[in-house]
Amino acid sequence: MQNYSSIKESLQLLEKQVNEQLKEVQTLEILKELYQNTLGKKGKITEILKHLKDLSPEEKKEIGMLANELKDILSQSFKEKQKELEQKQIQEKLSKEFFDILRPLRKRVGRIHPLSQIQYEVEDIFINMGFQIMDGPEVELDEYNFGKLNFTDDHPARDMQDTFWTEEGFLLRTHTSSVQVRAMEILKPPFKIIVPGRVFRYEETDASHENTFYQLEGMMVDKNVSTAHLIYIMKTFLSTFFEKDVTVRLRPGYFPFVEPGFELDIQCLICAGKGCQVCKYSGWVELLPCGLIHPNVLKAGNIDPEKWTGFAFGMGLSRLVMMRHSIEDIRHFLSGNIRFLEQF
Ligand code: FA5
Repeated sequence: MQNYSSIKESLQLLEKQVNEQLKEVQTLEILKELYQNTLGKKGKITEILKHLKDLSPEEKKEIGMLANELKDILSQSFKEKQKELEQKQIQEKLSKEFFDILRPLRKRVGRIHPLSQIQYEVEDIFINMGFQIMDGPEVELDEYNFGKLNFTDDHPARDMQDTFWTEEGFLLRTHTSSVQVRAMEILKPPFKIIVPGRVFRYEETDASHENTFYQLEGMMVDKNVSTAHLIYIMKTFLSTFFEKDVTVRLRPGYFPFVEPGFELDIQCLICAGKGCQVCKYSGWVELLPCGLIHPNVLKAGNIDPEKWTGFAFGMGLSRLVMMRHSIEDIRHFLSGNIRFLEQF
């Protein structure tokens, strides 16, 4: 038979013992077991409280209060221990899962878009010929896209390039020629630049026409620049790019910002000029427009046309990529179709 003080002592002893045991516990399983043995239905506290029946009502009340307090304190200690062990478990798991985020992947993920691949290739060829790369804004002022390029306000040639206008009166550049005068304003002649970039036209799309496509502008300003320089640079570029000797020809072409203006054709690389489906049996493929920079454009760029001359050309980069890879529809490029892109 137990009395008030021995029950109280048992409770105090239990608290001490359990706190000591908690310090030793290393796993959640053992913690659970200790919890059941202490606070569970058949645990030590229930066991001790069985002796309450031998006490007076006041003593019962007091021991009851003490027991509840002890339950609260121990529950709290168990919770803390559980938290500590769970964190330890996570740490252990994480340390085993460690991986080096900077380690190169064995398999390459993603790839360079075919347009960018060819753009970099073309850039390298021109850089080797002493050209520098320039950039310009896609949202442009009328004066750089048209005005300073010798298109008067009512010039019918403005209709050659249907334009997207913003509500504020800006436009989306219709060609990379918009960078010509910007370049002249920044660079002092002599200079040679290329400008790869995205251009926009408000037009119906089909297999060879997009409303968003890529061009590469080229421009050289120096003393006594002539059509011969233009042909030489074009031939050198095309032979390097297609890795074979390329025959070119010039036909007259009209653009307000060049005089004279040309369309440059290459002899068909598929049939060597004999005639085939690709060149529509003409033996020639139309490749890029070009010409000698109009004196008015040089003046607009603060360059004295009496002293300096130059040539410019505008290559359809998207179409060049189509020729290189025999792509039959320009709309594939921006379609985001992974199966198309995975081929390159
Ligand atoms: C021009 O854009 C002139 N700025 C080129 C130029 C530069 C002439 C310097 C003289 C001196 P054109 O509108 O023809 O010209 O376009 C040039 C090239 O862009 C075309 O040969 C063609 O390859 C490509 N191109 C034109 N429109 C489209 C289109 N809708 N979709 C895809 N490519 C196009």
